[in-house]
Amino acid sequence: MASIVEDMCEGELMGTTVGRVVSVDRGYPLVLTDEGEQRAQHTIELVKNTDIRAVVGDLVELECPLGQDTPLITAIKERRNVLSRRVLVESRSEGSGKYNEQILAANIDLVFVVVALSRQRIDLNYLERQLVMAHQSGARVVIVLTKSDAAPHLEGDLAAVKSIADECPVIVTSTVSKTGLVEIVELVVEGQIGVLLGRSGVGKSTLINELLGAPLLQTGTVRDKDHAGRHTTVARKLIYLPNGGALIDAPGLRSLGLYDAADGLAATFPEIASRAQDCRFRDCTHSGEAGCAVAVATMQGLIDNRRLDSYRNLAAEVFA
Ligand SMILES: Nc1nc2c(ncn2[C@@H]2O[C@H](COP(=O)(O)OP(=O)(O)OP(=O)(O)O)[C@@H](O)[C@H]2O)c(=O)[nH]1
Ligand SMILES: [Zn+2]
Repeated sequence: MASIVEDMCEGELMGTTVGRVVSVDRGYPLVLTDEGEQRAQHTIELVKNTDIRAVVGDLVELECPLGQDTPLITAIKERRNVLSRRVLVESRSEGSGKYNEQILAANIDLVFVVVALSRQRIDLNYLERQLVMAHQSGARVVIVLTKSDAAPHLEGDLAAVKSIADECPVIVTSTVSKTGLVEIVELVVEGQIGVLLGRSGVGKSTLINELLGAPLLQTGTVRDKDHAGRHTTVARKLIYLPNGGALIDAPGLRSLGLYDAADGLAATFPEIASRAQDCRFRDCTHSGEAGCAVAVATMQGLIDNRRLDSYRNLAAEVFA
C-alpha cells in the first residue's frame, strides 16, 4: 500500500484521480482507484462548516500533493441516490439530542432487504420498516429470505412476505444447501452496487463470503435463545464480486429510524397511499378523522388491520 501512495506522490502535484469509497475507517475513507485501495482524507475546504463526508459507494476526486502521504479527497461527485436512516445526535450545547440523517451508502442500484427464516415467524412490521427505508433510496428493492435449510415454515413465511410485497422479487437462500446464490449474483451485474440491509445475524456476511468463494468477512454465531446476532461486522464495506458487481455489507444496524421517508412509505403501502388521497383532510392520520377514505376501505375489508397499524406507526415517525 505504501508503494502505491509513494508512486502517486512522485513528482509534482499529480493529476486528479477518481475513485470509489469502499469503506470508512474512523473517519478515513478507503478509496479504490486503478492503483488499488488507498486510505484518504478529506481536504479541510471540503468539510469546513458542513456535515458532508464521503460514504461507502461515493465517487470521489483524489489528489496527492507533494510531501503528503495520504491522498486528499477534493470533491465528492454528486450522488445518484442514498440509503439513509435517522439517528439521534447528542447536542452538547443544548443538552438534548436532535435527529439527523445518516447516509449508509450512496449510488446504489439494489437494496437487498435480508430477513432470516427460522422457527419464529417473520416479523412483518419490521420487514415493512426495512422496506420503507429501502424504497426511499429509489433503488430496486429485492427481499432475501436466508437460512432456508433451517426453516420449518418456509411456505407460510413466503406467502406472508408475498402478501405484503407482491411487487418485490423474493429470493430464498441458504449458504448450507447453496440455494438462491446464483439468483443474487445475476441481479448484481457488472458495474452495479447492491446493499444488504438486515438485522445482525441474518447471514449477510456469510452470504457475501459464499458469493466470493472466500471467507473475506468475519461471521458470527447467533445466540440460541433469541436468535439475535452478535454484531460481528463492524464497518460497512463494499466488496467486488468476481463478475464485477459489488455488494455492500451494512452490519446489523441496531435501529432503523426513518428519515424523510414519505415516498418509501407510499411505495411500501400502496393500498393505503392510494386511498389516502381521498381522505377529507390532506394530513389525515387515518386514526378516526371524519371523511377518512382509508377507514372506509379498512371497514370494507380492503385494507388489512395489521397493515394499517404498521403504516400508522411508521407514518407517525416519518411525519413527526
Ligand atoms: N443454517 C444456516 N445458518 C446460516 C446461514 N447463513 C448464515 N448462517 C449462520 O448465521 C450466523 C450469522 O451469520 P452472519 O453472516 O455473521 O450474519 P450477519 O447478518 O452478517 O451479522 P452482522 O455482521 O452482525 O450484521 C452464523 O453463525 C452463520 O453461520 C444459512 O444459510 N443457514
Ligand atoms: Zn384518512
